[in-house]
Amino acid sequence: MKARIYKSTGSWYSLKLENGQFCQARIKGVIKLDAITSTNPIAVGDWVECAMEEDAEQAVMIHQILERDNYVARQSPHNKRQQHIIASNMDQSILLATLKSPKTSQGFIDRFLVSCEAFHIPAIIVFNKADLYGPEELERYAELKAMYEAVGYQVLLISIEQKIGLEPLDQLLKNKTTLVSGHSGVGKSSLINYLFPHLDLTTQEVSGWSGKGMHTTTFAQMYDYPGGGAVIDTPGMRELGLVNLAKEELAQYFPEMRARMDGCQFNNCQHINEPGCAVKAAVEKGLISEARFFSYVDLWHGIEDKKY
Ligand SMILES: Nc1nc2c(ncn2[C@@H]2O[C@H](COP(=O)(O)OP(=O)(O)O)[C@@H](O)[C@H]2O)c(=O)[nH]1
Ligand SMILES: [Mg+2]
Ligand SMILES: [Zn+2]
Repeated sequence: MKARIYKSTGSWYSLKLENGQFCQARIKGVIKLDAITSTNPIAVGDWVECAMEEDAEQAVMIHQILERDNYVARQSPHNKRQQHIIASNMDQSILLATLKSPKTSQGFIDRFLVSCEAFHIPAIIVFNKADLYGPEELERYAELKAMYEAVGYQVLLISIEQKIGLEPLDQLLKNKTTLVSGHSGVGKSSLINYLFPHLDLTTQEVSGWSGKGMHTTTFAQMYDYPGGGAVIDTPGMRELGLVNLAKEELAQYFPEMRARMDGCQFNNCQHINEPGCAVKAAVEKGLISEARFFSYVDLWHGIEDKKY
């Protein structure tokens, strides 16, 4: 049977079978997906092959993971060479941000966008708490919206509390698998509660096995969106990290730079202070936002030089 993983708490997995039934499952033997060395073999969002084992426990056993379209990972705190897969097979990722109480910095947004580019996940920026914005924040919002839309990202303004702008968000979520992230205080929990008001009615919880009391709140979890599709919540995750990103790759993950770097005089141009740099020329002409370029320079300096 094919199934999709909705929750993972270590040795047990909550999955949904093709017939829509949720159940608990375990891994049969050793499962390896080549190419990635990860601390966890199976992540939320994974598609797997499983079967009911007719032994004493009558457990559903996972035999195989199907190849992932994409995934997000963070570096294992124990081993720098290993990754921990947080979620997989996403159609898009939403960054929830705010311009007031608290303020999300542009650097934080750009780091998120770079991570999404590196993980091959289309990103959407959703500014929350519109009800708190005065003229100054609204002006800032217009500025950021214009800047990010020019690069190709979708930008929305909502208020979860005042139910403003939620219809376009609903349209975006329909029939897609969406990862939601954002730093603390932006309204992630409020959004999840709004989208899934019956969550505590344990619609997707399986009776007979309780993950309560374990560190469930820090695990990623997927919820079926009523209109079709699914939302992945990552309560413990502040931001998507830049795993194993090399300095030389960074410009590729700024779409507006990627589009122009073929015009640089040197093919290994880092767009920092090289002569004949098409990217810097575009910044000077106002074709690339100076603020975005500054984010690039900041991130570039923040990445450790490769040790050979
Ligand atoms: N004014 C206002 N407050 C909001 C809105 N959305 C969430 N909040 C508040 O912001 C605070 C943090 O929200 P929470 O959902 O816990 O954020 P999280 O840390 O990202 O999960 C809470 O006090 C919410 O009530 C909004 O649209 N407008
Ligand atoms: Mg929260
Ligand atoms: Zn260049």
